[in-house]
Amino acid sequence: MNSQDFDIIQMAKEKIDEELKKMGHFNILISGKTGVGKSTLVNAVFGSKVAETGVGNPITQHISEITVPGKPLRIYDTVGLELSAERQEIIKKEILDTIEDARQNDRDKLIHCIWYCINANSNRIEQEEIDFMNSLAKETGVSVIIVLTQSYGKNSKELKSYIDNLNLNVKHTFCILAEDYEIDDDYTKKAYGCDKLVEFTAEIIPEEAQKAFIAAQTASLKAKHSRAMGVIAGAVTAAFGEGFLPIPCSDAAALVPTQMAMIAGITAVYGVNVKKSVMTSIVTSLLGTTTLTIAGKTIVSNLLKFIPGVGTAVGGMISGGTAGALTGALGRTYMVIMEKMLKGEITEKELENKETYRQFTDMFKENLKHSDNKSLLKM
Ligand SMILES: Nc1nc2c(ncn2[C@@H]2O[C@H](COP(=O)(O)OP(=O)(O)OP(=O)(O)O)[C@@H](O)[C@H]2O)c(=O)[nH]1
Ligand SMILES: [Mg+2]
Repeated sequence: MNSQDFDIIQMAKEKIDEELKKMGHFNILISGKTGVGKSTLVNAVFGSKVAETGVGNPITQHISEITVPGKPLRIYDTVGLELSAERQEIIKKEILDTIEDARQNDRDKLIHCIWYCINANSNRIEQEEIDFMNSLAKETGVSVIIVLTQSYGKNSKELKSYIDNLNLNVKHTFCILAEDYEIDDDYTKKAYGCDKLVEFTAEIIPEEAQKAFIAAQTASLKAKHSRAMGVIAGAVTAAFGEGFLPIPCSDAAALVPTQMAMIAGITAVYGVNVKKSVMTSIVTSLLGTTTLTIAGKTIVSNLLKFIPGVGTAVGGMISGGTAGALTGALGRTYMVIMEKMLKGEITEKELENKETYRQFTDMFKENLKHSDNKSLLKM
């Protein structure tokens, strides 16, 4: 392979691995009395059956650590929480020890947020529970959000306003129904609220945990979308600076890695496990090539063919604006594909078919036509 050639798929794969490695974990403590709906909430936010299929590992008497292979996520689930004063002290000490241990030995395990769950149908909130939440927030220094679980009745709104008026040391209280609830034969209350919980949580957790959280959760596509738009904007800005490359003398040595890093970044945000064959179909259909080991200049000239009037400029320069437009259109098209995969609107099988390729190419051309990179460029 000549130094100006890229094995683009290999490059994309390596960049995805790099991305996952540097992303670290999002760590959340889920607490609340037995049976309130902690596991149901975790499954609804992080993907079905996380609580059951994740690997649970008791790390103290009352805390179990759940991890899921391939997800940048660690859930600390408190087990057997009752609110007798002694039990409270014991559990709180275990939580503080877990945090201290992470601080000293492995900062990747630091707790970024606490969701404290209360069943919305409980008529009142006990003083012990109030004390527990307040001291948890104060002594750990971690943000606490109250989740009123199983909020299918009108009690939940009342309980929420009661809690709001207590002015507790918590960031917010959310009413949530994590799974549909069958009220009677004729009426089922639809699940709601997990998306809002996710969007709020994403805003209050430390910056270094945001990427992993947005990647790990599956309840808010909106949160993934805006994160992915940020990745694209960054790549467009970089590509703009890398533009003004003489074609074909220059090999676009900088532009192609920028684009592959963007693809990797978007893949990580969506948390989709893209197989090599699928990545190959997508990237080759977008880059207008069937060869994988390809010179950067060929990639750029292939891309240029998509722009009417510019395709003939080979031998000239591509401007920063053109490099940015190509990168933006590539990113937006790839993002739509990730969204469709996540929603199950395209299957891996369909990705192998020629018709699907053609749709991607059309989508890419369309995105290029409507390029409005001013909104993407932070200038
Ligand atoms: N329909 C519906 N049922 C729920 C919801 N949340 C909890 N439940 C039910 O409440 C019961 C307890 O829920 P879990 O999620 O297991 O509660 P938990 O807090 O994890 O319980 P422990 O692990 O035993 O402490 C289950 O039977 C759930 O089906 C919900 O949002 N919708
Ligand atoms: Mg549970």
